[in-house]
Amino acid sequence: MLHQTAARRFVALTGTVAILALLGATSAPVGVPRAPHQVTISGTDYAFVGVPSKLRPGLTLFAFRNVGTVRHEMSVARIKAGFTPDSVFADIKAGSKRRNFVDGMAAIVIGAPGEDPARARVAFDLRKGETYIVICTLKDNPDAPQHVMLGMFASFRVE
Ligand SMILES: [Cu+2]
Repeated sequence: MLHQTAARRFVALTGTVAILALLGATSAPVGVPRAPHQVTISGTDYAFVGVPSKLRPGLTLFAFRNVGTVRHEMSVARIKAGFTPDSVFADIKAGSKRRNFVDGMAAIVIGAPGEDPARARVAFDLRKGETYIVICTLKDNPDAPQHVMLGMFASFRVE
């Protein structure tokens, strides 16, 4: 009789522990960063390839693979409310300063042709409901247009 009660208590206790363990496994622990999402974007002369139209919110590790023949930059920036990728591109063409349409800091990485993308990576915390642009502002010489004007302009939404 005594043994049965003790056994029942033990079962009840382990049951509670199991439920706690399950809760711990499904809810993200506070203060422990999750593994970032990973995206690899390629740069050609002169376009970005592999930019997803949509990405998930959170810390995202962008790797840049330069498959072109000149140096390229991958600059990821959040655009201000009220702007669209089309309006931003029109503003860039019109010579508008970046701070007029970009919100906060941009994440920038420069890749030499053929460089290992593992060496050209930048992490960026993406916010839900926002739109981001990917541009290259490098020039082949001081008088040449920025690569963004030659086609190195892309965008994605975070949902
Ligand atoms: Cu470029």
